Amino acid sequence: MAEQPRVGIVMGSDSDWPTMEAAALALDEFGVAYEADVVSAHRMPEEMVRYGREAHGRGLGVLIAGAGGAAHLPGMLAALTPLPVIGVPVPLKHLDGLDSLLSIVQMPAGVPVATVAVGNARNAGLLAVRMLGLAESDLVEQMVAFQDDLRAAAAAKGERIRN
Ligand code: RP5
Repeated sequence: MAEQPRVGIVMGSDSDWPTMEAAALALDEFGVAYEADVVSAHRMPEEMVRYGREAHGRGLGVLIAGAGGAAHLPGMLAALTPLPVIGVPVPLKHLDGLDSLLSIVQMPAGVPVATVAVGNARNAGLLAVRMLGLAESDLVEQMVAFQDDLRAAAAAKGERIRN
């Protein structure tokens, strides 16, 4: 039987996948099961409402939502679900993703979306691991090891410059 997904990765279009795939790869690194789908806020509004309403009851723990342009998907999902929602601003051809960023980050008080940098779906995946880690100590340990590796890699770069 397939493992119960803990993270739902959704996006406004399949054209967002080349950006969003980095979130899936980060979850793979930590062995976190996820599902991925297209749930367009503007083109599939009823599916979006259903997804947002059912996500928690289906056993998901975190949603990662990416969209570009008038990027309303993360905010709308945050309005529909009690789960934490991480927003990924997907950069499009025009405006370099600034439109996506502002659409996602400027949420009204009371409806939070944890917004990562433009195009940085990897950080969305890592943040989801941290959120799940609050309840799963094994993941916290994995995250600590990951951060130790990051620290060592950054320190090594400094060493190369100094020498
Ligand atoms: C947004 O419009 C999607 O999230 C995507 O970033 C953008 C373009 O979508 P397509 O025209 O490629 O389907 O809703």
